[in-house]
Amino acid sequence: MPSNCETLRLILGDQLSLQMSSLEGCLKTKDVIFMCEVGEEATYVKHHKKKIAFLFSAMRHFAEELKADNYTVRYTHFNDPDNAGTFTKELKRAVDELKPQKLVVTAPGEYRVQKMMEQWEHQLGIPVEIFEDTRFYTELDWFDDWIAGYKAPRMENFYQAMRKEHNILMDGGKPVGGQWNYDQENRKPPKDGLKIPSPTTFKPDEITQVVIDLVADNFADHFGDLEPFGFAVTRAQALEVLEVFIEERLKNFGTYQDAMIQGEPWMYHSHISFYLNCGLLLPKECIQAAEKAYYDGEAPLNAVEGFIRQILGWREYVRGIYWHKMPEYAHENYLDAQNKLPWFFWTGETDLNCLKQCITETKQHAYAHHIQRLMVLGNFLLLIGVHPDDVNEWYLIVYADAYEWVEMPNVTGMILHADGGLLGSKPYAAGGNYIHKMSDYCADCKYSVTQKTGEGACPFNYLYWDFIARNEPKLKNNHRMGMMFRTYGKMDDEKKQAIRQSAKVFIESLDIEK
Ligand code: FAD
Ligand code: DLZ
Ligand code: SF4
Repeated sequence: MPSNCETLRLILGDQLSLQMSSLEGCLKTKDVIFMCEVGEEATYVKHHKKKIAFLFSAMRHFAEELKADNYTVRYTHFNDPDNAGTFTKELKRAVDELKPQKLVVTAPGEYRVQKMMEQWEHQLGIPVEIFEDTRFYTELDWFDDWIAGYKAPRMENFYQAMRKEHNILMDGGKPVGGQWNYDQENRKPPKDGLKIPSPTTFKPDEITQVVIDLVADNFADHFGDLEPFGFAVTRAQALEVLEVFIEERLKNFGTYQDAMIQGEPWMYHSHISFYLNCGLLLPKECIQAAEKAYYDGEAPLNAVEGFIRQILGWREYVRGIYWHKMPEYAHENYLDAQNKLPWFFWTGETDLNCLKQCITETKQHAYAHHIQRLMVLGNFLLLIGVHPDDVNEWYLIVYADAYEWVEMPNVTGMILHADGGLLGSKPYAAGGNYIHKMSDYCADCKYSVTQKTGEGACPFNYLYWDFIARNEPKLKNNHRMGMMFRTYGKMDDEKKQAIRQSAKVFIESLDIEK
């Protein structure tokens, strides 16, 4: 360590990139980069074991790479006897030891941590400079200005503005191919005989194995399977995941984006969210790689546009909404949902086969693809009316790509409609038919997807209409829901009664007390 540390530069576990604004101008001989594994971050919610192992291993590998590049790094390991357990206390220890003139950080991904950072100047007694996170395309002030121009902002408008602003898939002032969106060619149901490539995985090296043992010893009561562990933990490995996706899966990404097949959790998705969200990959390089594949004739426009929309559109948009609306966003509950999370969300032990498959895969891999998260798991929690706090906590725990800036808008806005329609113009509620059309789950289920009420009926069917009936006062004026309310209105009283009764019996039978 330099005896005269000029600047202490903090790198958080989801900031593992040489491009971080906090490293700009770093003097290798005079500045110290500080990283710490702290109990508070691993337990403020009880993250999936694989998520902790992934981040600790990725952090350790990143620190090694920095050292190999002659940066000076002070790294606190989880088991260091002096580890003080929180960012603030660990920083205090580092400041007391190194006596830097100032602390430089990049703004965090969670409001909770931002509030901590705002106290640091006072608590540490040195100047603290907080720089914007420049990994994203969108500056938060730009987003605030953009959204101020809309009474009812929509992702689609934002996405088009981003395409123009950053000249992505543009042909002069027009979208390449003449359309902004090719979804009518996408979202096909699965078909027999698809040859889905295996995901790109990596055998744990020594660093990862040590971390796996550490997680097994210290976080045994956390959710999820720790092994087998195959995540990329270095930038080189993450780049390989991206490269293989572009070569092998991207061409089918759009077509089967919404399809679900039993035993095929990875489908044609990219599996890069873990790496994008912790800094091992940067959004620009992912978008450029997909754009290049289109211009080189290696992937069709419907796939490339669909993939780019997820990163340039949705990912940037939900982040903008999060920072624009926090802290109030954390308390939204427009539909006044009050139920607790069913216990089987932690075990996968349920007769509803679609839920069983999606929860079991989540438990195994700390991953589920978007439609499993949205239209199976999220749809169910919306229909049975689980409180947003419970749902947000579950999603933040179980996925290895989950940080509040991206998890919360997807939960509070997209699946629960708890923000009253800011993120999505209507709830993504659906009956069993949607799941039947887009998956093969129903074939192995004890419930009948065609039966609407009664004991053997698919619960999604009556829960859907019960949701419509229950939320009529809040949703009936939503012009996109009009047809549903007209259909419900035309049902005779006996049918309505049967729906409400089936839903009541089902919800009361759920084990939610443990
Ligand atoms: P792909 O399907 O291959 O998509 C490519 C990339 O686009 C993703 O890696 C991701 O960075 C981005 N993306 C796609 N959809 C979204 C979206 N709705 N919001 C933001 N980015 C998106 N994504 C997270 O990164 N972290 C989360 O905690 C998270 N929680 C979610 C919770 C719910 C209820 C829902 C419905 C979605 C959530 N998502 C979250 C979005 C999406 O499901 C995941 O990004 C995606 O499944 C990750 O897998 P992939 O990398 O294979 O994605
Ligand atoms: C998620 C996580 C975990 C489990 N552990 C650590 C850690 O020990 N040290 C660290 O710097 N970051 C960790 N993280 C990521 C942070 O929680 C994340 O940086 C904040 O939530 C801000 O987005
Ligand atoms: Fe899910 Fe209903 Fe199909 Fe069973 S029948 S898998 S509960 S949608």
